[in-house]
Amino acid sequence: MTPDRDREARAILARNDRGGYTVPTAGLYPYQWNWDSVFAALGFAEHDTDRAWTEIETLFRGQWDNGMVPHILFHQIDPEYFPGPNVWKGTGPIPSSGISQPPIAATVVRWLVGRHPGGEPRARQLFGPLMDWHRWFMTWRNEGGAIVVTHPWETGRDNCPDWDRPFAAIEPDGITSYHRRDTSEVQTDERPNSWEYDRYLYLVKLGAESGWDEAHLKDTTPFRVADPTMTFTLLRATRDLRALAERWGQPVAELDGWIAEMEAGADRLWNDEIGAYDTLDIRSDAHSGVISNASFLAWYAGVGGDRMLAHFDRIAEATRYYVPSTDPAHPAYEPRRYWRGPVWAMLNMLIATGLGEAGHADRARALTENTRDLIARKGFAEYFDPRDGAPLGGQTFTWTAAVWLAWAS
Ligand code: 2M8
Repeated sequence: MTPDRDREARAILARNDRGGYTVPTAGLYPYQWNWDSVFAALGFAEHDTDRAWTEIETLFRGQWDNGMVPHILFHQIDPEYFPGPNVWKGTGPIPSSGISQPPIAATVVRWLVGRHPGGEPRARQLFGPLMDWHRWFMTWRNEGGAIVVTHPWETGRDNCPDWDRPFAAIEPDGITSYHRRDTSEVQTDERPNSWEYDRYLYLVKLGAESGWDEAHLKDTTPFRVADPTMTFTLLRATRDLRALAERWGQPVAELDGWIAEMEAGADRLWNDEIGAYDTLDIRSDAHSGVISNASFLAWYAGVGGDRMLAHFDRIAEATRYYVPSTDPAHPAYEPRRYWRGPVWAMLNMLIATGLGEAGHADRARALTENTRDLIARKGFAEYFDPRDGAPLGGQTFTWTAAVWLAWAS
Protein backbone atom coordinates (compact mmCIF):
# COMPACT_ATOMS: atom_id res chain seq x y z
CA MET A 1 0.00 0.00 0.00
CA THR A 2 1.15 3.53 -0.77
CA PRO A 3 -0.66 5.74 1.77
CA ASP A 4 -0.75 8.95 -0.27
CA ARG A 5 -2.05 7.26 -3.38
CA ASP A 6 -4.56 5.31 -1.26
CA ARG A 7 -5.90 8.51 0.24
CA GLU A 8 -5.99 10.16 -3.15
CA ALA A 9 -7.86 7.22 -4.68
CA ARG A 10 -10.52 7.30 -1.96
CA ALA A 11 -10.83 11.07 -2.40
CA ILE A 12 -11.35 10.62 -6.17
CA LEU A 13 -14.17 8.15 -5.57
CA ALA A 14 -15.72 10.58 -3.08
CA ARG A 15 -15.32 13.52 -5.46
CA ASN A 16 -16.89 11.63 -8.38
CA ASP A 17 -19.75 10.34 -6.22
CA ARG A 18 -23.04 11.96 -7.25
CA GLY A 19 -25.11 10.21 -4.59
CA GLY A 20 -25.72 6.53 -5.32
CA TYR A 21 -23.68 6.52 -8.50
CA THR A 22 -20.25 7.67 -9.61
CA VAL A 23 -19.25 9.62 -12.72
CA PRO A 24 -16.04 8.48 -14.51
CA THR A 25 -14.56 11.96 -14.13
CA ALA A 26 -16.12 15.38 -13.70
CA GLY A 27 -16.43 17.46 -16.88
CA LEU A 28 -15.61 14.91 -19.59
CA TYR A 29 -18.10 12.24 -18.47
CA PRO A 30 -20.85 13.67 -16.23
CA TYR A 31 -23.12 10.58 -16.12
CA GLN A 32 -23.18 7.00 -14.88
CA TRP A 33 -21.36 4.63 -17.25
CA ASN A 34 -22.03 0.93 -16.97
CA TRP A 35 -18.65 -0.77 -16.59
CA ASP A 36 -17.03 2.27 -14.99
CA SER A 37 -19.61 1.98 -12.24
CA VAL A 38 -18.97 -1.68 -11.65
CA PHE A 39 -15.23 -0.98 -11.30
CA ALA A 40 -16.15 1.86 -8.93
CA ALA A 41 -18.01 -0.66 -6.78
CA LEU A 42 -14.80 -2.68 -6.47
CA GLY A 43 -12.99 0.44 -5.29
CA PHE A 44 -15.69 1.37 -2.78
CA ALA A 45 -15.62 -2.18 -1.41
CA GLU A 46 -12.14 -1.47 -0.07
CA HIS A 47 -13.58 0.94 2.54
CA ASP A 48 -17.39 1.10 2.20
CA THR A 49 -19.22 -2.07 1.12
CA ASP A 50 -22.65 -0.51 1.54
CA ARG A 51 -21.72 2.12 -1.04
CA ALA A 52 -20.34 -0.59 -3.33
CA TRP A 53 -23.70 -2.38 -3.45
CA THR A 54 -25.58 0.87 -3.98
CA GLU A 55 -23.46 1.65 -7.06
CA ILE A 56 -24.54 -1.58 -8.77
CA GLU A 57 -28.15 -1.30 -7.61
CA THR A 58 -28.40 2.20 -9.10
CA LEU A 59 -27.06 0.89 -12.41
CA PHE A 60 -29.75 -1.80 -12.52
CA ARG A 61 -32.47 0.77 -11.86
CA GLY A 62 -31.86 1.79 -15.46
CA GLN A 63 -32.46 -1.73 -16.88
CA TRP A 64 -34.84 -1.83 -19.84
CA ASP A 65 -37.89 -4.09 -20.10
CA ASN A 66 -36.03 -6.26 -22.62
CA GLY A 67 -33.23 -6.88 -20.07
CA MET A 68 -30.63 -4.53 -21.56
CA VAL A 69 -28.61 -2.50 -19.07
CA PRO A 70 -27.60 0.75 -20.82
CA HIS A 71 -24.08 1.95 -21.22
CA ILE A 72 -24.95 5.46 -19.95
CA LEU A 73 -27.65 6.54 -17.50
CA PHE A 74 -28.41 10.25 -17.76
CA HIS A 75 -29.53 10.81 -14.17
CA GLN A 76 -29.16 14.59 -14.12
CA ILE A 77 -29.05 16.34 -17.46
CA ASP A 78 -25.79 18.10 -18.19
CA PRO A 79 -25.88 20.12 -21.45
CA GLU A 80 -22.07 20.00 -21.57
CA TYR A 81 -22.09 16.32 -22.66
CA PHE A 82 -22.71 15.30 -26.26
CA PRO A 83 -24.50 13.15 -27.44
CA GLY A 84 -27.05 13.44 -24.64
CA PRO A 85 -30.45 11.82 -23.99
CA ASN A 86 -32.30 13.76 -26.69
CA VAL A 87 -29.96 12.27 -29.32
CA TRP A 88 -29.99 8.73 -27.91
CA LYS A 89 -33.75 8.55 -27.23
CA GLY A 90 -33.37 5.50 -24.96
CA THR A 91 -36.62 3.77 -24.02
CA GLY A 92 -35.85 2.63 -20.44
CA PRO A 93 -37.08 3.79 -17.02
CA ILE A 94 -34.25 6.36 -16.70
CA PRO A 95 -33.06 8.52 -19.66
CA SER A 96 -30.27 6.48 -21.19
CA SER A 97 -28.25 5.48 -24.22
CA GLY A 98 -29.59 2.63 -26.36
CA ILE A 99 -26.64 0.22 -26.20
CA SER A 100 -24.93 -1.73 -23.42
CA GLN A 101 -21.32 -2.19 -22.29
CA PRO A 102 -19.01 -5.06 -21.25
CA PRO A 103 -20.94 -7.10 -18.68
CA ILE A 104 -18.63 -7.38 -15.72
CA ALA A 105 -21.35 -6.90 -13.07
CA ALA A 106 -21.98 -10.59 -12.34
CA THR A 107 -18.25 -11.12 -11.84
CA VAL A 108 -18.03 -8.25 -9.39
CA VAL A 109 -21.20 -9.30 -7.54
CA ARG A 110 -19.68 -12.75 -7.03
CA TRP A 111 -16.41 -11.17 -5.91
CA LEU A 112 -18.20 -8.88 -3.44
CA VAL A 113 -20.29 -11.69 -1.95
CA GLY A 114 -17.18 -13.83 -1.53
CA ARG A 115 -15.38 -11.13 0.45
CA HIS A 116 -18.33 -9.50 2.21
CA PRO A 117 -20.97 -12.17 2.83
CA GLY A 118 -23.05 -9.60 4.78
CA GLY A 119 -24.17 -8.25 1.40
CA GLU A 120 -25.72 -11.57 0.37
CA PRO A 121 -29.38 -10.42 0.56
CA ARG A 122 -28.61 -7.47 -1.71
CA ALA A 123 -26.69 -9.70 -4.10
CA ARG A 124 -29.64 -12.07 -4.35
CA GLN A 125 -31.88 -9.21 -5.41
CA LEU A 126 -29.53 -8.65 -8.34
CA PHE A 127 -29.59 -12.27 -9.53
CA GLY A 128 -32.81 -12.02 -11.59
CA PRO A 129 -31.81 -8.72 -13.26
CA LEU A 130 -28.37 -10.17 -14.08
CA MET A 131 -30.00 -13.23 -15.68
CA ASP A 132 -32.26 -10.94 -17.73
CA TRP A 133 -29.28 -8.90 -18.92
CA HIS A 134 -27.27 -11.99 -19.93
CA ARG A 135 -30.35 -13.40 -21.67
CA TRP A 136 -30.62 -10.17 -23.68
CA PHE A 137 -27.06 -10.66 -24.93
CA MET A 138 -27.69 -14.32 -25.77
CA THR A 139 -30.92 -13.46 -27.61
CA TRP A 140 -29.88 -10.41 -29.60
CA ARG A 141 -26.10 -10.31 -29.73
CA ASN A 142 -25.26 -13.93 -30.28
CA GLU A 143 -23.68 -15.02 -33.57
CA GLY A 144 -22.84 -18.68 -33.13
CA GLY A 145 -21.75 -18.00 -29.54
CA ALA A 146 -19.56 -15.01 -30.44
CA ILE A 147 -21.03 -11.84 -28.92
CA VAL A 148 -21.54 -8.90 -31.27
CA VAL A 149 -21.89 -5.17 -30.82
CA THR A 150 -23.92 -2.72 -32.88
CA HIS A 151 -21.79 0.28 -31.91
CA PRO A 152 -18.06 0.57 -31.03
CA TRP A 153 -19.01 2.42 -27.83
CA GLU A 154 -20.65 -0.79 -26.65
CA THR A 155 -17.26 -2.52 -26.33
CA GLY A 156 -15.84 0.40 -24.36
CA ARG A 157 -12.90 0.42 -26.82
CA ASP A 158 -14.28 3.31 -28.80
CA ASN A 159 -11.73 4.01 -31.53
CA CYS A 160 -9.54 0.91 -31.61
CA PRO A 161 -8.29 0.01 -35.13
CA ASP A 162 -10.64 -3.01 -35.23
CA TRP A 163 -13.42 -0.70 -36.38
CA ASP A 164 -11.50 0.91 -39.24
CA ARG A 165 -12.61 -1.54 -41.93
CA PRO A 166 -16.25 -1.92 -40.90
CA PHE A 167 -16.39 1.88 -40.62
CA ALA A 168 -14.91 2.37 -44.10
CA ALA A 169 -17.98 0.59 -45.49
CA ILE A 170 -20.36 3.07 -43.81
CA GLU A 171 -21.46 6.34 -45.39
CA PRO A 172 -22.74 8.51 -42.49
CA ASP A 173 -25.73 9.99 -44.38
CA GLY A 174 -27.57 12.78 -42.62
CA ILE A 175 -24.80 13.57 -40.12
CA THR A 176 -24.10 17.19 -40.85
CA SER A 177 -22.92 19.63 -38.24
CA TYR A 178 -22.67 18.97 -34.52
CA HIS A 179 -20.61 20.29 -31.66
CA ARG A 180 -18.31 17.78 -29.96
CA ARG A 181 -17.62 18.51 -26.30
CA ASP A 182 -14.93 15.93 -25.59
CA THR A 183 -12.23 17.81 -27.50
CA SER A 184 -12.73 20.92 -25.39
CA GLU A 185 -11.85 18.83 -22.30
CA VAL A 186 -9.00 16.73 -23.70
CA GLN A 187 -6.37 17.33 -26.42
CA THR A 188 -7.51 16.39 -29.91
CA ASP A 189 -4.63 13.93 -30.48
CA GLU A 190 -5.80 11.88 -27.47
CA ARG A 191 -9.35 11.44 -28.76
CA PRO A 192 -11.14 9.84 -31.75
CA ASN A 193 -11.00 11.79 -35.03
CA SER A 194 -14.01 13.34 -36.76
CA TRP A 195 -14.26 10.62 -39.45
CA GLU A 196 -14.91 8.17 -36.61
CA TYR A 197 -17.19 10.54 -34.74
CA ASP A 198 -19.47 10.98 -37.79
CA ARG A 199 -19.94 7.22 -37.88
CA TYR A 200 -20.55 6.95 -34.12
CA LEU A 201 -23.36 9.46 -34.49
CA TYR A 202 -24.72 7.79 -37.61
CA LEU A 203 -25.07 4.50 -35.73
CA VAL A 204 -26.78 6.27 -32.83
CA LYS A 205 -29.18 7.85 -35.34
CA LEU A 206 -30.02 4.47 -36.90
CA GLY A 207 -30.71 2.94 -33.49
CA ALA A 208 -32.77 5.87 -32.24
CA GLU A 209 -34.85 5.99 -35.44
CA SER A 210 -35.69 2.29 -34.98
CA GLY A 211 -36.74 2.90 -31.35
CA TRP A 212 -33.79 0.61 -30.45
CA ASP A 213 -35.61 -2.31 -32.02
CA GLU A 214 -33.03 -5.13 -31.73
CA ALA A 215 -34.80 -7.42 -34.22
CA HIS A 216 -34.81 -4.65 -36.80
CA LEU A 217 -31.19 -3.67 -36.12
CA LYS A 218 -30.04 -7.26 -36.35
CA ASP A 219 -31.30 -7.37 -39.94
CA THR A 220 -30.41 -3.89 -41.07
CA THR A 221 -27.51 -2.24 -39.25
CA PRO A 222 -24.29 -2.00 -41.26
CA PHE A 223 -22.27 -2.43 -38.05
CA ARG A 224 -22.45 -5.86 -36.45
CA VAL A 225 -19.06 -7.00 -35.20
CA ALA A 226 -18.18 -9.92 -32.92
CA ASP A 227 -15.79 -8.69 -30.30
CA PRO A 228 -13.40 -10.24 -27.75
CA THR A 229 -14.25 -7.68 -25.04
CA MET A 230 -17.91 -8.67 -25.10
CA THR A 231 -17.48 -12.38 -25.74
CA PHE A 232 -14.80 -12.85 -23.09
CA THR A 233 -16.38 -10.69 -20.39
CA LEU A 234 -19.82 -12.23 -20.93
CA LEU A 235 -18.42 -15.76 -20.88
CA ARG A 236 -16.54 -15.01 -17.66
CA ALA A 237 -19.53 -13.27 -16.09
CA THR A 238 -21.79 -16.18 -17.02
CA ARG A 239 -19.45 -18.60 -15.26
CA ASP A 240 -19.67 -16.33 -12.20
CA LEU A 241 -23.44 -16.13 -12.47
CA ARG A 242 -23.54 -19.91 -12.58
CA ALA A 243 -21.52 -20.06 -9.36
CA LEU A 244 -24.02 -17.67 -7.77
CA ALA A 245 -26.93 -19.77 -9.04
CA GLU A 246 -25.42 -22.86 -7.41
CA ARG A 247 -24.81 -20.99 -4.20
CA TRP A 248 -28.48 -20.01 -4.07
CA GLY A 249 -29.98 -23.29 -5.33
CA GLN A 250 -31.13 -21.81 -8.64
CA PRO A 251 -31.37 -23.81 -11.89
CA VAL A 252 -28.18 -23.83 -13.96
CA ALA A 253 -29.22 -25.54 -17.22
CA GLU A 254 -29.79 -22.29 -19.13
CA LEU A 255 -26.45 -20.93 -17.88
CA ASP A 256 -24.66 -24.13 -18.89
CA GLY A 257 -26.13 -23.79 -22.38
CA TRP A 258 -24.85 -20.21 -22.69
CA ILE A 259 -21.39 -21.18 -21.46
CA ALA A 260 -21.14 -24.02 -24.00
CA GLU A 261 -22.31 -21.72 -26.81
CA MET A 262 -19.78 -19.02 -25.95
CA GLU A 263 -16.94 -21.49 -25.55
CA ALA A 264 -17.62 -22.54 -29.13
CA GLY A 265 -18.18 -18.91 -30.18
CA ALA A 266 -14.80 -17.83 -28.83
CA ASP A 267 -13.23 -19.96 -31.57
CA ARG A 268 -14.92 -17.77 -34.17
CA LEU A 269 -12.74 -14.91 -32.91
CA TRP A 270 -9.54 -16.85 -33.52
CA ASN A 271 -7.71 -15.49 -36.57
CA ASP A 272 -5.27 -18.05 -37.95
CA GLU A 273 -3.52 -15.47 -40.09
CA ILE A 274 -2.17 -13.62 -37.06
CA GLY A 275 -2.42 -16.48 -34.60
CA ALA A 276 -4.53 -14.45 -32.18
CA TYR A 277 -8.05 -13.52 -31.09
CA ASP A 278 -9.42 -10.40 -32.76
CA THR A 279 -12.78 -9.01 -33.93
CA LEU A 280 -14.90 -10.59 -36.67
CA ASP A 281 -17.09 -8.37 -38.85
CA ILE A 282 -20.32 -10.34 -39.30
CA ARG A 283 -21.38 -8.30 -42.34
CA SER A 284 -18.22 -8.95 -44.38
CA ASP A 285 -17.04 -12.11 -42.57
CA ALA A 286 -13.58 -10.52 -42.17
CA HIS A 287 -11.29 -10.53 -39.16
CA SER A 288 -9.67 -7.22 -38.22
CA GLY A 289 -6.14 -8.60 -37.95
CA VAL A 290 -5.52 -6.41 -34.90
CA ILE A 291 -4.19 -7.76 -31.59
CA SER A 292 -5.57 -5.58 -28.82
CA ASN A 293 -5.56 -5.67 -25.03
CA ALA A 294 -9.00 -7.31 -25.31
CA SER A 295 -7.38 -10.25 -27.13
CA PHE A 296 -5.63 -11.05 -23.83
CA LEU A 297 -8.94 -11.45 -21.98
CA ALA A 298 -9.05 -15.07 -23.22
CA TRP A 299 -7.55 -16.32 -19.94
CA TYR A 300 -10.12 -14.28 -17.99
CA ALA A 301 -12.81 -16.11 -19.99
CA GLY A 302 -11.13 -19.47 -19.38
CA VAL A 303 -10.54 -20.26 -23.06
CA GLY A 304 -7.63 -20.73 -25.42
CA GLY A 305 -5.06 -22.29 -23.11
CA ASP A 306 -1.72 -20.66 -23.86
CA ARG A 307 -2.52 -19.65 -27.42
CA MET A 308 -1.92 -15.96 -26.64
CA LEU A 309 1.15 -16.39 -24.45
CA ALA A 310 3.89 -15.67 -27.02
CA HIS A 311 2.12 -12.48 -28.15
CA PHE A 312 1.74 -11.45 -24.54
CA ASP A 313 5.44 -11.87 -23.83
CA ARG A 314 6.43 -10.10 -27.05
CA ILE A 315 4.22 -7.08 -26.33
CA ALA A 316 5.23 -6.92 -22.64
CA GLU A 317 8.84 -6.66 -23.84
CA ALA A 318 8.06 -4.02 -26.44
CA THR A 319 6.86 -1.20 -24.18
CA ARG A 320 7.88 0.05 -20.76
CA TYR A 321 4.28 0.01 -19.56
CA TYR A 322 1.89 -2.60 -20.86
CA VAL A 323 -0.63 -3.93 -21.99
CA PRO A 324 -1.05 -1.34 -24.78
CA SER A 325 -4.53 -1.23 -26.29
CA THR A 326 -3.12 -1.95 -29.77
CA ASP A 327 -0.15 -4.15 -30.65
CA PRO A 328 2.83 -1.74 -31.06
CA ALA A 329 3.90 -3.78 -34.10
CA HIS A 330 0.63 -2.93 -35.90
CA PRO A 331 0.77 0.04 -38.31
CA ALA A 332 -2.35 1.58 -36.71
CA TYR A 333 -0.68 1.80 -33.27
CA GLU A 334 -0.83 5.35 -31.86
CA PRO A 335 0.58 5.45 -28.32
CA ARG A 336 -1.32 8.57 -27.25
CA ARG A 337 -4.66 8.18 -28.99
CA TYR A 338 -7.22 6.67 -26.64
CA TRP A 339 -7.94 3.02 -27.55
CA ARG A 340 -5.39 2.88 -30.38
CA GLY A 341 -2.35 2.40 -28.14
CA PRO A 342 -2.51 3.67 -24.53
CA VAL A 343 -2.53 1.45 -21.44
CA TRP A 344 -5.78 1.14 -19.46
CA ALA A 345 -5.34 0.06 -15.84
CA MET A 346 -8.74 -1.57 -15.43
CA LEU A 347 -8.23 -3.77 -18.50
CA ASN A 348 -4.88 -4.79 -16.99
CA MET A 349 -6.66 -5.90 -13.84
CA LEU A 350 -8.90 -8.25 -15.83
CA ILE A 351 -5.95 -9.58 -17.87
CA ALA A 352 -3.86 -10.18 -14.74
CA THR A 353 -6.79 -11.92 -13.04
CA GLY A 354 -7.06 -14.31 -15.99
CA LEU A 355 -3.32 -14.90 -16.17
CA GLY A 356 -3.21 -15.77 -12.46
CA GLU A 357 -6.12 -18.17 -12.74
CA ALA A 358 -4.57 -19.87 -15.77
CA GLY A 359 -1.43 -20.72 -13.82
CA HIS A 360 0.75 -17.82 -14.93
CA ALA A 361 1.25 -16.30 -11.49
CA ASP A 362 4.63 -14.82 -12.45
CA ARG A 363 3.21 -12.91 -15.41
CA ALA A 364 0.16 -11.85 -13.38
CA ARG A 365 2.44 -10.49 -10.67
CA ALA A 366 4.68 -8.71 -13.15
CA LEU A 367 1.69 -7.03 -14.81
CA THR A 368 0.29 -6.01 -11.43
CA GLU A 369 3.63 -4.51 -10.40
CA ASN A 370 4.02 -2.73 -13.72
CA THR A 371 0.57 -1.15 -13.32
CA ARG A 372 1.24 -0.28 -9.68
CA ASP A 373 4.45 1.49 -10.70
CA LEU A 374 2.59 3.34 -13.46
CA ILE A 375 -0.14 4.68 -11.17
CA ALA A 376 2.26 5.33 -8.28
CA ARG A 377 4.40 7.51 -10.56
CA LYS A 378 1.82 9.08 -12.84
CA GLY A 379 -1.44 9.24 -10.89
CA PHE A 380 -5.03 8.40 -11.71
CA ALA A 381 -5.29 9.26 -15.39
CA GLU A 382 -7.92 7.76 -17.67
CA TYR A 383 -5.16 6.09 -19.76
CA PHE A 384 -1.38 6.24 -20.19
CA ASP A 385 1.27 6.37 -22.90
CA PRO A 386 2.94 2.91 -22.96
CA ARG A 387 6.35 4.43 -23.76
CA ASP A 388 6.83 6.64 -20.70
CA GLY A 389 3.56 6.40 -18.77
CA ALA A 390 2.51 9.97 -19.58
CA PRO A 391 -0.97 10.46 -18.07
CA LEU A 392 -3.56 11.06 -20.81
CA GLY A 393 -7.26 11.85 -21.23
CA GLY A 394 -9.30 12.76 -18.17
CA GLN A 395 -7.49 13.01 -14.84
CA THR A 396 -8.73 11.95 -11.36
CA PHE A 397 -10.43 9.02 -13.03
CA THR A 398 -12.80 6.76 -11.12
CA TRP A 399 -11.82 3.38 -12.55
CA THR A 400 -8.10 4.02 -12.23
CA ALA A 401 -8.62 4.97 -8.57
CA ALA A 402 -10.89 1.97 -8.03
CA VAL A 403 -8.52 -0.62 -9.45
CA TRP A 404 -5.68 0.91 -7.46
CA LEU A 405 -7.62 0.26 -4.26
CA ALA A 406 -8.98 -3.14 -5.27
CA TRP A 407 -5.96 -4.62 -6.99
CA ALA A 408 -2.84 -2.63 -7.84
CA SER A 409 -1.83 -1.04 -4.52
C1 2M8 B 1 -15.27 6.11 -23.21
O1 2M8 B 1 -16.46 6.09 -23.96
C2 2M8 B 1 -17.34 7.24 -24.04
C3 2M8 B 1 -18.57 6.80 -24.85
O2 2M8 B 1 -19.22 5.78 -24.19
C4 2M8 B 1 -16.80 8.46 -24.70
O3 2M8 B 1 -15.76 8.43 -25.35
O4 2M8 B 1 -17.46 9.50 -24.60
C5 2M8 B 1 -14.66 4.69 -23.22
O5 2M8 B 1 -13.34 4.71 -22.74
C6 2M8 B 1 -15.51 3.75 -22.38
O6 2M8 B 1 -14.88 2.50 -22.24
C7 2M8 B 1 -15.81 4.33 -21.00
O7 2M8 B 1 -16.74 3.51 -20.33
C8 2M8 B 1 -16.33 5.76 -21.07
C9 2M8 B 1 -16.41 6.43 -19.70
O8 2M8 B 1 -15.18 6.29 -19.02
O9 2M8 B 1 -15.49 6.58 -21.90
